[in-house]
Amino acid sequence: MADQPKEVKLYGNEFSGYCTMVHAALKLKGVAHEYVKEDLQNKSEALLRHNPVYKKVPVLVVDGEPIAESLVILQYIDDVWKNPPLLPEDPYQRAKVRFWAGFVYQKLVPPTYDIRRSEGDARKKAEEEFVANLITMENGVREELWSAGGSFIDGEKPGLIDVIMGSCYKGLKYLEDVAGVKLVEKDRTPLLCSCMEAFAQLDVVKTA
Ligand SMILES: N[C@@H](CCC(=O)N[C@@H](CS)C(=O)NCC(=O)O)C(=O)O
Repeated sequence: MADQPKEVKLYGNEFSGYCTMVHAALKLKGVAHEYVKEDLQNKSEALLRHNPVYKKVPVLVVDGEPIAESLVILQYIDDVWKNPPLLPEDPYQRAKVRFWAGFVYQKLVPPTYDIRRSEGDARKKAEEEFVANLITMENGVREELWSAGGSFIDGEKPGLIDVIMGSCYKGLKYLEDVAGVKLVEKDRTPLLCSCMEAFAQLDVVKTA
């Protein structure tokens, strides 16, 4: 077995859902790490050096080697620290989880930016787009990934989709308040709502 990494540093910001995902994954797996808080208005030389392409957080630096982009980092974490696993073992199931993880980034995140940047009819349109896409995801995840019987999508333990969606929950609730929109409603998307709520209640998440 390859040696376990010795030094793990997460460059992050507490207002970023992407950083919460990575921080929560490290905590779920019990990985000892240092959290380096970045001021996004005044980025550190270290962040710019570690992520010269996007210049964004999160960046995970493992024994001096940087890894950028939250979805890439989450999968790296799952590859290196196996337990508890975030992805299923079966390749087809893994592919399905990755599909829905990609859906969050491609179909749910963009309308939240549009909601923040717009007002009036444009904001309403972005809200409708977000809700329609969340319903699509609810139905897809229920049909393809859900194992009834636990608080999370695949049962008792949170997996990759729980980590991603659960880490966005607080930010979505905040956006609902400041923008006067309704994004996450139990009667529309009960499975995703209850998984996000259960994830937000985990101790490791409250401290991430
Ligand atoms: N696709 C990136 C997005 C990361 C991202 O947007 N990070 C924001 C904080 S939420 C950031 O660093 N913003 C600073 C900037 O854009 O200058 C990921 O998944 O990691």
